[in-house]
Amino acid sequence: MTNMAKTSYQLPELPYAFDALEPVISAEIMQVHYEKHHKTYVANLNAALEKYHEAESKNDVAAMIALQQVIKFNGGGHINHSIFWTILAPVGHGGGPSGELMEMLERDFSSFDQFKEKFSSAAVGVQGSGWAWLGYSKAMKRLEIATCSNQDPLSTQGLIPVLGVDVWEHAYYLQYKNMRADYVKAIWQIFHWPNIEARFAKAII
Ligand code: MN3
Repeated sequence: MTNMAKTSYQLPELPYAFDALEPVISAEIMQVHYEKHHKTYVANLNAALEKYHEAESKNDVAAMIALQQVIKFNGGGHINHSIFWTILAPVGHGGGPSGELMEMLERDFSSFDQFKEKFSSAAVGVQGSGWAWLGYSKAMKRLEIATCSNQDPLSTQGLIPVLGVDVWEHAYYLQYKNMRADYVKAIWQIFHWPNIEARFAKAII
């Protein structure tokens, strides 16, 4: 038992203050989203992994299988939100798409505006809770738009996340009520393109 790998995930530091993304995302939403939602995914992930390691040490495969769904949900929640915080920046600080990423967006979606339109309608169209992503397919060597239900990480679709938008109601409801389209329209003002481009650069290696 002493040499058993003990994994403990931590809530990553938010790279800006809760009110930094206003007026696009309110401080209240940021605080609840980060301190309650993300923190809970981390706590539940760690608790589930602890049970998983225990089941593993007892060779209890049935118990291990029973834990897979909770690990997927909370682990996915942790992965997704850890990406989400870093691809956002205060209005006027995120720059714009450029370089190789811009070239590939234009190649794969005809133009940046077409990408923006397709991505936005995918995000608005997610039924129930989930995420919209721009991901890179290593197999196809191209960018793709994909949506995921609940907290399924984009890797479940064989794509590397480049840019993602949380469209769970907890991400916008306190401010936008049921108007998800308004939230999705506004979020383009706070993308942090240097971070998004760095993810893309790493994905294409
Ligand atoms: Mn969320």
